[in-house]
Amino acid sequence: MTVDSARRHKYEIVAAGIRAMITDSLQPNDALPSERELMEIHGVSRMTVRAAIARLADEGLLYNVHGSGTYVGSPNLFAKAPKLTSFTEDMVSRGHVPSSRVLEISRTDASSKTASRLRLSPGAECTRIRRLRLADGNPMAIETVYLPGDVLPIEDFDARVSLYVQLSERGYEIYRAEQEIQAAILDAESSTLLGVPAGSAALEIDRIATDRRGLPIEYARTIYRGDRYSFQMAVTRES
Ligand code: 16G
Repeated sequence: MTVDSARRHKYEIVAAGIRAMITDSLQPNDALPSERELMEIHGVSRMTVRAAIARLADEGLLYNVHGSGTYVGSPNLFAKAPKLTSFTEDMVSRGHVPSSRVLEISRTDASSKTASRLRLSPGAECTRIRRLRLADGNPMAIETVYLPGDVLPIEDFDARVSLYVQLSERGYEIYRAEQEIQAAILDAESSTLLGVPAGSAALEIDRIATDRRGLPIEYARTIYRGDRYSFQMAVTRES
């Protein structure tokens, strides 16, 4: 599984150009130049222009009106765009200093559940990383991540560096995730690790993260201390 880094680079440059154009000369709800004009301005293909627009639309900076075109979003729409973050980014944005303790790192055969989430054949090899995640030195979550094939061989994993940074350095850029959030009760081992009484409430978030082409890169289960973590999101009635 590889990503086309040359193309990724190009659309990011185009996205940066469009971002600058919005800041310098466009107002909310102004129309963006047409795809053809953007192709000419940047000397790139239609596909690259579309990838750049999709990226900015995901950030809430642009919105599409079917059959009409692409327009500049309003600032409060930007703020509402939910952002896919790593634990490191999430904690930094909440004003905490993140760290980790590796509990386990191994090669394992995917269970049928893991295989179906990563779209692998049951029994296919993957890397499993289990970490205790801390905020300001206090246990916050237990995270179990499965990465398919040789996305990140265990000998290459650096426990001091954000997993998402390591993945992106290897060309696996996480772009989108499907998440399921549910209540959980901590078992004896998890509660000891998190420093709370057994049977305490927790919040479990399962994430299947994919790259821009929709290829699964990780399946992760993160169990947060119920008394320390809340999941925040903005919702809107606009379609
Ligand atoms: C978060 C993600 C997890 C990811 C990890 C990477 C959720 C629910 N889960 O815990 O899927 O593997 O961050 O963190 O947000 P890192 O880049 O800081 O190592």
